[in-house]
Amino acid sequence: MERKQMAHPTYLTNESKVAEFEARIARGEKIEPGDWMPDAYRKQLIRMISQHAHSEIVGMLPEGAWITRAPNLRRKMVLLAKVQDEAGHGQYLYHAAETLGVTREEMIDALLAGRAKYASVFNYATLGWADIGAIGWLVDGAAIMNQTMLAHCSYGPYSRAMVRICAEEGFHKKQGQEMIIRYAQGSPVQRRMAQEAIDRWWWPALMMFGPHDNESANTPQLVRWGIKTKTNDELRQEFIDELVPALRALDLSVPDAQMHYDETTGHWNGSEIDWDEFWRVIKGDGPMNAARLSARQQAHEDGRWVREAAEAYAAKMTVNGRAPAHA
Ligand code: BYC
Repeated sequence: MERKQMAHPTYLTNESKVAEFEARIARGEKIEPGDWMPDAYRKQLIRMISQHAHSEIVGMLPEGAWITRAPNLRRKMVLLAKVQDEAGHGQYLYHAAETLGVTREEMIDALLAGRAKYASVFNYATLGWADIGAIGWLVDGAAIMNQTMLAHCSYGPYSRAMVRICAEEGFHKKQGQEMIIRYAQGSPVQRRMAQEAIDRWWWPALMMFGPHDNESANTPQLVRWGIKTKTNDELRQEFIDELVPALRALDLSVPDAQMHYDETTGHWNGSEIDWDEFWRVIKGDGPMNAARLSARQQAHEDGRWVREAAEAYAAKMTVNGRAPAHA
């Protein structure tokens, strides 16, 4: 869609600016970094995009733990590439957040100090090799549902980052699904590995979509401004409706004895998520929160010499405001 620049004469009131901003969103126009936007829109985006970036970076840890233990070269190469992709996603997203006026340092500081949120699902441990398959299918699968929606969001840089990320996440989901299908059709031990991995990741994957709509403080504003076009519960239901039949077709089950197909609504319904656990994990008290944070702090410390070398090089390159002759 062609982008129209917003000229805002100084006599315009804040209400009329907001009205014009909302009319642009209603027309399906993208909001771009230099455009006028309400402060609350900017803050919501910084919150969400930075949390999303942190999730990609912290999300490398549970899978990275298995790179050295992959059962063969092909699986190792696939996993290496996936973990590397997640680092790239973090980079696109930190860049997208920077367009809103926050610095990379501020975002990283918030993560390392334990002030920032990131997806709760990464505070669980990967206890077996098949967990890599379950993460790909369930966790990346859940992320794609959410991100396909965000690819249509009203903020241009976030929406474009999502288009690119979804293309890569599609491969992640397929590699995870392929693993679980193979193991489900393999030896009894492999079947058991696959089922145990699904049992471990089912509930954390459902929690990824966030609290119920009536508990989701941010949803009304995000929907109003076209950042979210579907609610947490709508996306979670789409995920359940896709995954339950697909797992059943492999003779695998979800760890929820109440799960059943409701003929009247045409949806699969199960029991309630353990919301106490959800909020506990978000507040920092999940099985792996402390380990994830300390791994990121250590990685940051280990990278100190690289940052210092890059700064020294940049300073040398700009001596007297000019690049040296050999540059
Ligand atoms: N985990 O009002 P609500 C990936 C927080 S990574 C932690 O409903 P909203 C991958 C929420 O932030 C993909 N916190 O919030 C990477 C809020 O707190 P604040 C990650 C959660 O924003 C590596 C409070 O609870 N995807 O694919 O309307 C390897 C109330 O919630 C969670 C994204 O980040 C949670 N699960 O909706 C493999 C997508 N849920 O900030 C794979 C972008 C809620 O008010 N984010 N909270 O203090 C979103 O779409 C939305 O922010 C959410 C939450 C759906 C997550």
